[in-house]
Amino acid sequence: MPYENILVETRGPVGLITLNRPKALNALCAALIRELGLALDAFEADNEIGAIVLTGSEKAFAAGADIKEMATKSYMDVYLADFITHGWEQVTKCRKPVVAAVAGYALGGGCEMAMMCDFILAADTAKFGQPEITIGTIPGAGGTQRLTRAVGKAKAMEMCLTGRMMDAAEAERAGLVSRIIPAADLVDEAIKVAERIAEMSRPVVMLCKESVNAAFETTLTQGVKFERRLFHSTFATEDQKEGMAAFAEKRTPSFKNR
Ligand code: CO8
Repeated sequence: MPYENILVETRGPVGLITLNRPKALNALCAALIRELGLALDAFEADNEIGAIVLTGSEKAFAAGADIKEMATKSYMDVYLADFITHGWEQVTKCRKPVVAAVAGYALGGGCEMAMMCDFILAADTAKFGQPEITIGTIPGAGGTQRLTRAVGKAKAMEMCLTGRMMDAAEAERAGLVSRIIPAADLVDEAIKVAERIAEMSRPVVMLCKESVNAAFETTLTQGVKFERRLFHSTFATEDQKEGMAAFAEKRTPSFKNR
């Protein structure tokens, strides 16, 4: 289907979504969010796709929610429309892994969008920040919560209260991103990582993602118990039999469900 604010393509078993509003540094307007939700739903339903990469441009992953679109909204407008939750949740609800490939600015809603993905690969040019305070508001798509869980209270509080940006090196040290990649190689490397994930057993990938995510929602005792139940359930799959047999036979596994 034709999109106006994103580019959508497939690279083998990987769905690639590129945010594409270059004149507005990929500011996340309502139309873009709607299109992103549709593209994610389509990849989620596509059996050929095992993982998704979400990226932006060299200059900006996304410089935030669209300030010009938000500027004149009233309290009633945003409250009644439940502004922000609507449409954005597809990223967090997606059961297939979503890798954020971030170059340039990831600010405000852009940083929040990257943090909704399963992990972030950062170009050496990446800059992360929650500058909402500088325009008289606060993060509204999970920034105060996900950034705090990712980098701890001290850095999150400083960034949210001052709008200070974090460069890629600091983001890696703080645990916000899994690793840094030279900007020119970012998308290719993200696709390689997503292809690697797509080679695994799809149901086992989904169980694994669900288990890691449970760590953010539960106590250690409950989380470990949940993990063990999911671990047990992998023994009901053909792919666990195939994976372990292939190891013993010194060959590459051929997973059925992917
Ligand atoms: N919204 C709308 N337009 C934007 C945005 C944005 N967030 N960011 C940049 N643009 C536009 C600029 O207005 C400009 O357009 P024009 O050429 O028509 O004037 C164009 O993009 C290029 O931007 P700049 O000329 O400013 O480029 P610079 O390289 O000089 O600066 C910056 C780059 C530093 C990234 C700068 O553009 C900037 O500070 N942008 C705003 C960053 C920001 O405050 N982000 C937070 C927004 S609030 C938010 O995200 C709240 C999330 C809560 C959820 C809401 C869900 C809907």
